[in-house]
Amino acid sequence: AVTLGLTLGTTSSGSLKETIINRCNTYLKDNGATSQNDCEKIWDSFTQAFVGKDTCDVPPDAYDSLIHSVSQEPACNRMLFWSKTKEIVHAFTEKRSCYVTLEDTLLGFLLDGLTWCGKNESQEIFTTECSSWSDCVNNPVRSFWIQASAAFAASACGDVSVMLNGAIDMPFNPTSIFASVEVKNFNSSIMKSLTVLLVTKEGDVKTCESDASLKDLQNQLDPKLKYQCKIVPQSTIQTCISQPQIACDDCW
Ligand code: DVN
Repeated sequence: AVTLGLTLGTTSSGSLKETIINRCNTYLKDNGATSQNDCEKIWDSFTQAFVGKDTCDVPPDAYDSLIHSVSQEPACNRMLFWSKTKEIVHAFTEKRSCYVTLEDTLLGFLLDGLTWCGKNESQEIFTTECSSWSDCVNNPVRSFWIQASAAFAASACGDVSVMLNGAIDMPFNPTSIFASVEVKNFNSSIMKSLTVLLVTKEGDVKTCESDASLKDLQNQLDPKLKYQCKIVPQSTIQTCISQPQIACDDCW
């Protein structure tokens, strides 16, 4: 049943399939190492997570089979998490392979920016007028990002970084996916440290030490993990984005 007064849009499974298969082939061509992946199989696992289900009735674990169908070695020492810094983080990782976000892995790359849902007792796939992030908890898009984020965090190994926004009140916000899903899934037996990169603009007064939300982050980390925090001026990141010849180690 369609709740919340939503009307589902027109069927567009054809173009969604095309988009995802094209992204999959492009990714595999550009990142040779993951040749065990079969794009058609990945598409089938993706669809079985939500096809035939109400748009508010797709729990995170519906994506477990999709997640298992995608094979990728974790990028130890290069994994980069983020919260409220989406644009700048991806502008940076797009130019450089020294850091890898979830959206730079095959799974995240396939679905970044897309919307999809199904309908109870129907084989159709919709890409418009699906329930959105805030309409209901178990919506297909939100559930996917929760489960993909949990898996990405559980695989985080070695020295790990997170880019947080130093221009807002709570850089570490308990309702964010980073705080509510990713930090909880870190595994201290394979991870060594977490470095916060606190992105600040000129004139920001926030410091690593003064921010209360970062204290909460430290308190939530397993004490076996080393915690570090560095202020990174936004202008420095912009310079590194526009000048790829600058070594990553010199960006922060
Ligand atoms: O570490 C990253 C990455 O691994 C990812 O999977 O999760 C982490 C980022 O999630 P976050 O900590 O919740 O960070 P944000 O900036 O609060 O949210 C990231 C994105 O999730 C947003 O940009 C929203 O995507 P959109 O709409 O721009 O395509 C989406 N999002 C999160 N909370 C939302 C929401 N969209 C709508 N309503 C919300 N409450």
